[in-house]
Amino acid sequence: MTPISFLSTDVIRDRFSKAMSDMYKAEVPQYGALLELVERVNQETLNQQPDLHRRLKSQDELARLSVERHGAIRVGTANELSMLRRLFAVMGMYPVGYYDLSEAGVPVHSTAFRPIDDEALACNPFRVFTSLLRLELIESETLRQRSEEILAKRDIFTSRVRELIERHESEGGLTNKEADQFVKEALETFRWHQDATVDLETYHALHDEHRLIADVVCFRGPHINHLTPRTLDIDEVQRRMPDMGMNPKVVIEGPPHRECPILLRQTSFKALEESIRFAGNAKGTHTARFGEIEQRGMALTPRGRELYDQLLREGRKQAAELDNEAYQAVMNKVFMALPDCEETMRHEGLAYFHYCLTEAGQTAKGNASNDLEVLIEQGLVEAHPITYEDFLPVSAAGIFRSNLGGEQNEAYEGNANRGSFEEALGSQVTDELSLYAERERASKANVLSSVKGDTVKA
Ligand code: OOG
Ligand code: NI
Repeated sequence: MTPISFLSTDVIRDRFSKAMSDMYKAEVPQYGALLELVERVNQETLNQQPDLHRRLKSQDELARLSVERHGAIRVGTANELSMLRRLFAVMGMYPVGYYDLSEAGVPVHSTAFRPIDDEALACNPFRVFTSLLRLELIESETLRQRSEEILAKRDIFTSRVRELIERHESEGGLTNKEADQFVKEALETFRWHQDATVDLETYHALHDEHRLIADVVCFRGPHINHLTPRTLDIDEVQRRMPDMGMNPKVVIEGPPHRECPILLRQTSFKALEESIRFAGNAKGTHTARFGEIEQRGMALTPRGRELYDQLLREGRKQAAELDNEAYQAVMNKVFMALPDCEETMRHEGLAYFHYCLTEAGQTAKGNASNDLEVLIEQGLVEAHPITYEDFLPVSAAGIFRSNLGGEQNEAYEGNANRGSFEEALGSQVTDELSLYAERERASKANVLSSVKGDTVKA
């Protein structure tokens, strides 16, 4: 008997991310326009910057650029979150990082489901920022109970997707045909519903507590609320958005423009007001879905990150209330304290790097030095910055806020609780920094043993 062949989780994730993008394009046509704008600007940037083009190509990042995006959802219960963990595992996506948004006055905490190893990231780095509503932070006992009752009644998964998830777990994978069914069924969880599950009065009561609570509690499922393509020039896309009929948020979140981009810069167009039919047939509206773009740079070490956080705090203090141009000017100045040169950043241990053999290095095996710095000087080894694959809590809070009408509730602050999040999730979240550190370490070890002539993969 021939063994059953399972489809790779990378292929399932790739199919799913494309299906999700097609669905969102059909649901929110402005997202399609944003994709076109980003593609145009990316093409122009690559034409203007041949070095960047070469570099992305050599680091396996060019191919993934056009498929690269992240999405975001918000769920209401521990059961929903833990089932999502199992659903994402079918696509090789695992919870990485803990983000406490209560700090920013939003009653959720979050993780990002994403692929982890190099090969999977190069194939399709699709990520989903996933937030769990924290009903325990709602002050009103009545509203809390009402929300719990409403959430207890819904099932955000189709029965077929549950079967396929179990099949993946018990058999170790899905066949091609099952994978196609899985993509179709999993998509149902993320679909928009024009019909709310509650009446208008309940919606308003929850909305008055926080719009996010209404968004999570009042619908049949956790509709995807944005999908974010990756751009190579976020300042240019932000500039052109109004020409395309999009209303961008005031400032670009994250670090300012740099010669050597770091971490993640993000901006979005404001959420759309959409008509909803409530129970009892009342008509109303709900504002939840928006479009976002991101530009990714290098991952910082704990030391680099500490400096980033400190400069960001300082810059935000100085630039509060400014428009984007003035805000970026202040940030530029403040961020001069962080070196903007790869070599310096590497020597000062501020960013993570991937080490690989140059062409000369590949032929020089046998009697080469075992000192990495000497090998780099000799042109046998090169260091490339590792791309940041995660999110930033302050930026995420800014994105949340600009789409929730600036609502912020200080009563939620200071409530980080990773333990309770992991309990709801049913597993621990992986520490993102340890992943970059391990990739750097492995690449160093690999390079050193191959110049010695050991047989390892280059
Ligand atoms: C998530 C907002 C955060 C990001 O890219 O940082 C986010 C949400 O609004 O549900 O998507
Ligand atoms: Ni986002």
